[in-house]
This record gives sequence, structure tokens and C-alpha cells, in this order.
Amino acid sequence: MREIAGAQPFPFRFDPATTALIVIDMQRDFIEEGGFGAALGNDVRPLRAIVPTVARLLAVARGAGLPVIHTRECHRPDLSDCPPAKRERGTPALRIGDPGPMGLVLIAGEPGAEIVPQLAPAAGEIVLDKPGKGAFHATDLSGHLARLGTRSLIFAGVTTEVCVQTTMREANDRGFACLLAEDATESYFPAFKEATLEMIRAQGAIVGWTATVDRIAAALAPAEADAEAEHG
Ligand code: C5J
Repeated sequence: MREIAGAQPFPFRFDPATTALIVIDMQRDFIEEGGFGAALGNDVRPLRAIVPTVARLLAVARGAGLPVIHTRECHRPDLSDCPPAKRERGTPALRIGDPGPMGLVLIAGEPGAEIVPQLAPAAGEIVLDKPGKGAFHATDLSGHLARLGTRSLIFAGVTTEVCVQTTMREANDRGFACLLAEDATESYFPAFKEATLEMIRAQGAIVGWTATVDRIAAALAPAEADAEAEHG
């Protein structure tokens, strides 16, 4: 077992052998100018700023042998998996399926739906396309996690209060111990990010834990952690 002593609201204990990293929706459509996020009127720069931190967390997880799952929020080209209520919501400059600077907005296979190149999935990593905000809805995420023997999940990605939080709550309800990497997630709304971190760890980790990437990396560092385990 490993422990992230500085996790909030209290230390997070996990077995790397049954832990996976899930990186939510680090797609060009949410992170780059000209995508869906920007079309909704958002400033995408805060999301772009976490890319190096997510890259570091990916490197740490890969180095520790954790399975990595990437998700992409996107729809079929015929929009058969996009409820009209989702497409018609709000008054975005570009709706889901509209042609934009990065192809059809939030459509599978289009450039905008791709994960940003700095965080490209490595060979063998699971990439799940999801039509909902939560990654368990209308996907085989449960099946993948069962096959991997996963019991704990480390979360990163965007946006904190929408797809990350929804998926974390879904996972929590399914019995997974969930930890959110505080500096590897971001929102277009700083207050929403802070509120999400607080509500996740409130009431004795009612949804899960949070910790910085530094602390996660320290807990997964092989030499130190193994020495600690051996010598108590
Ligand atoms: C949103 C997401 N915000 N990935 N998607 O629509 O959080």
C-alpha cells in the first residue's frame, strides 16, 4: 500500500496494483481557441495552462505502471447519441456538430475532438469516447475497470465541475476510491473549481480526496515508497 499523506481531507491509501489514472477530456475542443469551450464564451487559457502538469502526472503514472484511461466527450457524426436537449442548450457561437475551425464541433474523428498532442495516449492505453458528461454513461468504462481489477482512481482533466466531477461521483457511487489531482484539473470558472474541490472532500471525503501532483508523484516514487514499506 502507498499513502498520500498530504491528501485532503485525510491521507489517501491506495495500492498501485489496483489503481488507474483517468484523464478526462483534455481535447482541443475544450482547450484551444476555436473550439466548443471558446464558442461558449469561455477563456480557454486557464485550461491550456495545466497541460504540462497533466503531462507530468501522465509520466508519473506511466512510470509507476498504472493503467491510463483517456476520455473524449464527443458524438457520432449523425448526432444519434446527442440528445437534442444537449445540442440546443444555451446560445453558443457553434453548436455540437456545426463546422468550426477544428472541424465539426465535438464530433468523433474531427480534429477538435482529439486529445491535445502533448497528452496523446500512449500505445495500449484506453481511449473512451463518451457522449455524456460522466464517463460511465453509455460507455464500457465499468467493463474496462473490472478487467483491470481497478479499485482506486486518480482523476485529472477538464472541466473540474462538469465532466471531472460527474465522473468522479459516478465512480464513487460504484465503490471506487477517488482522488482528484488538484493542479491537473481546471475550470473556466475559478470559483467553480475551488467549490468542487471543497465539496468533493467535505463531510469526510464524501466523494473522494484531493492532492497535488507533487504529492501523488512522491507517493508513487518507487525507491522511496519501497524503502518506507520495507523499513516501516
Ligand atoms: C463540458 C467537460 N464542460 N469535459 N465538458 O461541457 O467538462
